[in-house]
Amino acid sequence: MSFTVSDLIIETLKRAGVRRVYGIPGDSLNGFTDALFHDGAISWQHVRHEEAAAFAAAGEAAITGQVAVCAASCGPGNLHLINGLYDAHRSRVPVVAIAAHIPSKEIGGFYFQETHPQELFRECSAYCELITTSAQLPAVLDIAIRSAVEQRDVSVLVVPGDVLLSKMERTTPITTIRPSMPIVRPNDSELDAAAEALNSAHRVTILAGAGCAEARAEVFALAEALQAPIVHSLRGKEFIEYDNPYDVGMTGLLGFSSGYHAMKNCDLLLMLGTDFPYREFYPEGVTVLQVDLRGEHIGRRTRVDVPLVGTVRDTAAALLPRLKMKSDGHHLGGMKGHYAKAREGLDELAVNDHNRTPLHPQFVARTVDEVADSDAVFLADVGTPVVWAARYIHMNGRRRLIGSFTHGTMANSLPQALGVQASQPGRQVITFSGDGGLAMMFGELITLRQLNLPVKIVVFNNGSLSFVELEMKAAGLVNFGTDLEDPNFAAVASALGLHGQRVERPDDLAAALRTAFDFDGPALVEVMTARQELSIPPTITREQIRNFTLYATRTVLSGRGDELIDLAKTNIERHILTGGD
Ligand SMILES: Cc1cc2nc3c(=O)[nH]c(=O)nc-3n(C[C@H](O)[C@H](O)[C@H](O)COP(=O)(O)OP(=O)(O)OC[C@H]3O[C@@H](n4cnc5c(N)ncnc54)[C@H](O)[C@@H]3O)c2cc1C
Ligand SMILES: Cc1ncc(C[n+]2csc(CCOP(=O)(O)OP(=O)(O)O)c2C)c(N)n1
Repeated sequence: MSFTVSDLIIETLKRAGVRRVYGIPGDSLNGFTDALFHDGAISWQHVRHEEAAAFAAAGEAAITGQVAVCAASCGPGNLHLINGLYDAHRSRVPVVAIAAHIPSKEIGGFYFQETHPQELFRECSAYCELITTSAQLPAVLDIAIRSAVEQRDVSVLVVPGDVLLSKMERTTPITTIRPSMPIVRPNDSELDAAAEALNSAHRVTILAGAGCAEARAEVFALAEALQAPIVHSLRGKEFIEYDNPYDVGMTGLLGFSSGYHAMKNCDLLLMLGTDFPYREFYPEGVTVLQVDLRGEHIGRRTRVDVPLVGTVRDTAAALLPRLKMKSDGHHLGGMKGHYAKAREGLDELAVNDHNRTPLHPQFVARTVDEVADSDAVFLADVGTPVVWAARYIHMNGRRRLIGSFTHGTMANSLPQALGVQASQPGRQVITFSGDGGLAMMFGELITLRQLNLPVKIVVFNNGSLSFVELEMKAAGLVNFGTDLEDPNFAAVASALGLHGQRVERPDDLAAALRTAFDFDGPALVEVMTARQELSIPPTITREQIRNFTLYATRTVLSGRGDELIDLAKTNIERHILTGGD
């Protein structure tokens, strides 16, 4: 049989460790899918929307750390990949997308389905090129895979259908591309400058992010030497929060008041592997040191005095011998005390309130946390599910927490879960899905059945776009356009061939979750949760108070005062303010 461009792509992907391709076949992609079929070593993961293919590849790449692949046909087919690819790009996970293209002789001729994918995908990729002749291979293919692997980013290969089918020499060399693990640290004089600043500071706070994944021991050693509380970002949570004697919680709007104060009250902030984006949570007038593997990320969130380019692990290891051990534990002790109080306040909200309905989402999250496996993978939809996952899921070094934390798109968890589960058979994979989020990518429930992926979907059905309602309240706006008239999701899931169960009473929750988690196949538990649940930020500005008052006044004036009564019932009775100051 003759050897084609598609065959070479497949051989190269296999050498890079790829075992699955997510996508939807069609016209221009048929040469590639036919070659996959004949090769048989890479499995085709058929989804129902190309966006899900990109998310699934991103989910697989996030959980395995290896390059994952999605593919789509020309024009609208690959256009659908874009949101998932943006997510992979922003989450820095290695994904290669094969974007099939219209026949090469028609390019530029306003042909049926013509788009310009290499322009469309440029912004969400590290590398994006059009292949017009087999002579470009294998060089372009190698660059694409290496860019994805080394930059932990997206590469897009735009290949016209006729090129995918075109013949080439079987002898073309195939490269094996695997990630490298270089040692990267600042030079000695940069380290000396950092040590001098750290040694002369009195109240050091560490802000630790996802870049600390491989450096727990080093980060804790720094905290001990500096007597520094460790605040974490949301993406740092899974690596830093657990078994951490220096932990004072998360910062940001979803964070803890202790995280906020530890940042604001320091005289030196040491940022380790974080790109935490919210400027208003950074302290002013303090010395800032930032360690990041990507030098271009340094200083883009707050002014930085000492930039340090390197991995957290290597930089911390080189820095530690230069530090004088601090003996004053006042700052650390004070912040830890603050954290204990804030944590207690949040935990009080996560209880079964005398079997009262609707269920409080905090209680739902806490119960899932208790029932889930010790190595479960959690995926949270953007919306209030992120809030509950951030505050109530315990990590332990074996569990994982994945979301669309940087791109911030709705409806991420179900399609990401496809890729996580496909690459981790036998592991418990649980989504925290919003009712809005689930409906947005509903078709992927069918994928779960078709691919027999035993993902467990927990739907927080609050009948609204609740996160947006919170934003509107904080901005002084009457809630508008946020109602959701949902079907009975559990019944729909059952009709699709999943295990489906609806939970309306807190007493029934744990048993329903256990049944679903033990079920040998995909399962959905729909929990009827409170709509008017305020998640109070760690600090409240005068403007937010003013806006909330405005929202309340406008809501009454618009004849919807009942909403306020519901809100008061749900929140004030439960001392919701204990989470913040
Ligand atoms: C609805 C919603 C609400 C949110 N609210 C909050 C909130 O309240 N608080 C919060 O923290 N986040 C929140 N987020 C998430 C937030 O948007 C960011 O995604 C998150 O704060 C980023 O975390 P990070 O800095 O750890 O990760 P990233 O943004 O991924 O940054 C990691 C940094 O580490 C660097 N790096 C990687 N590896 C290494 C290494 N080995 N050594 C050194 N450097 C390395 C990278 O170059 C990068 O600069 C929210 C998201 C959503 C969707
Ligand atoms: C694709 C997309 N559309 C819109 C938004 C704006 N947005 C953020 S959260 C949210 C509501 C999510 O609703 P749901 O999934 O029901 O979760 P809830 O907040 O109600 O728990 C919306 C509309 C977004 N982030 N992404």
